[in-house]
Amino acid sequence: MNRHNGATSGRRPKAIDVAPLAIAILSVLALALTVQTLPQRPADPARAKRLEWFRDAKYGLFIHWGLYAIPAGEWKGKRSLGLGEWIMNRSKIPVAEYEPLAKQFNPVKFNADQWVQLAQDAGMKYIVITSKHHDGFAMFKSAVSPYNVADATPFRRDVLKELADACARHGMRLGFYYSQSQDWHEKNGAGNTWDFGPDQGPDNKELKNYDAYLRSKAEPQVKELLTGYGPVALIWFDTPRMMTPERGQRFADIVRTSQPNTLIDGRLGTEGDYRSTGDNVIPPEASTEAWETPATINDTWGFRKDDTNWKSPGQITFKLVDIVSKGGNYLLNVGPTAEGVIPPASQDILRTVGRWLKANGEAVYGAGTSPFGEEYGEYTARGAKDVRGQKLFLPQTEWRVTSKPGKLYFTFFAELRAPFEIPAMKNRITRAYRLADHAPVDLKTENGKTTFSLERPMLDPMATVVVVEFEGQKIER
Ligand code: JFZ
Repeated sequence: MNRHNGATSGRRPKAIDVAPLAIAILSVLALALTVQTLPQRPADPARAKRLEWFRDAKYGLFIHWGLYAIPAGEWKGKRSLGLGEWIMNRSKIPVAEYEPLAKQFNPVKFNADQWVQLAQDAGMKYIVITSKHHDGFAMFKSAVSPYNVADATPFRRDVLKELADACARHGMRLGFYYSQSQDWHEKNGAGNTWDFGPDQGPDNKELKNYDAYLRSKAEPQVKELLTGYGPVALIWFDTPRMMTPERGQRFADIVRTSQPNTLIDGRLGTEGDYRSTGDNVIPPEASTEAWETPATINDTWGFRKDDTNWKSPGQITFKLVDIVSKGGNYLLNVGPTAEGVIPPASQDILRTVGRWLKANGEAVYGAGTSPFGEEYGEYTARGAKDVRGQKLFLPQTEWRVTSKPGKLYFTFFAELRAPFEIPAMKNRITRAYRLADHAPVDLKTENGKTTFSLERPMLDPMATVVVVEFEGQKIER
């Protein structure tokens, strides 16, 4: 098993969360396939313009922070399985017992500039923070609902205001995650079945006044976010339950009329500006559509004190280059503690990848997809099926390639066992060199095949990039 793509060390088994997991797996498949197979969208010049920074940025910081950081995966001394931010749902905590957490929320160590500086040190080009997650608590001063960080906590500070100001100081793009559909604090919101009963009957008839919740809380709060916090890079909607196209369009209209350049992700419930894959899902092949993989460094989005199943910097670097080679963006998450501290393990991993990007960022930022594809792996010849009856895909993870006009960036994640053969192309190859130190790499051409070798040990054992320059702008195969 390649040390970069998966096997976790034998830490204590993580608390598998079945429900969201089941949702996840089902929708992951759907989404993974969507990115692949859905027809090309009609060209939309305005959207293409909006997406320019996004397609160049490639790598962003996701932040899941809220009241759920206080219980941190445990309720009344009992471990609550699953995602930390789902504890109110998983432990069926009544609003009457969950709401008082606000009285304990006082993250005195919160420092917006430090968070933005971490994102910059990590080589990340945008930040997306949870403005309101499924529990209904707003991390900003909202005139629409007193259940917010400035009015309901001893902290009394507008977290999003401070982060927006810090991002402006650092020239960092900022976006807001907003749970438009699920709101477990509201009787007419979706998802709180333990206080307010099911959302829909067996005939899918809606049993709650869902539009009353949307019109009285969700829509006006999205308006607040787009009119009180400066330029908003994107709105990251999520889990679009009961989100009909009409309801989705109402949110899209609020965004388009408030800030026309603000991007909308793929989980609104009506067409957004780009596709959102399932959580931690990386499609097996490239796509020309703009898409984004939201991902965790461990196995939770919101802070859990018992989840230390951290991916290694090498695994994160592989996933980043893999995603960029397939035309996507990587939105990687941290879950700060109730004190406002980003877990040190997360910081170390992000800074290590940031140092690699300092030397090799040219292969990532603004880079195009692989002109080849065989490097991703193949479906098993014998047509073996995986657990879902889908053709089994055997991923190959030794190398990935990204592209720019006249240049190919081959990133190696393992020592070459033999001279590397550059895939066939009609373009004449002119030279090759290591990206990090520009050391020339000798090319050998025999019987129309061009190869090169890499000194051992590789310049950077985590990942070493070789740039191959060729005549012409694009690869002709
Ligand atoms: C959702 C949230 O429920 C979760 O708490 C977190 O915020 C995550 C980023 O998004 O979880 C999902 C939503 C959709 C899928 C998987 C998990 N999906 O479509 O596969």
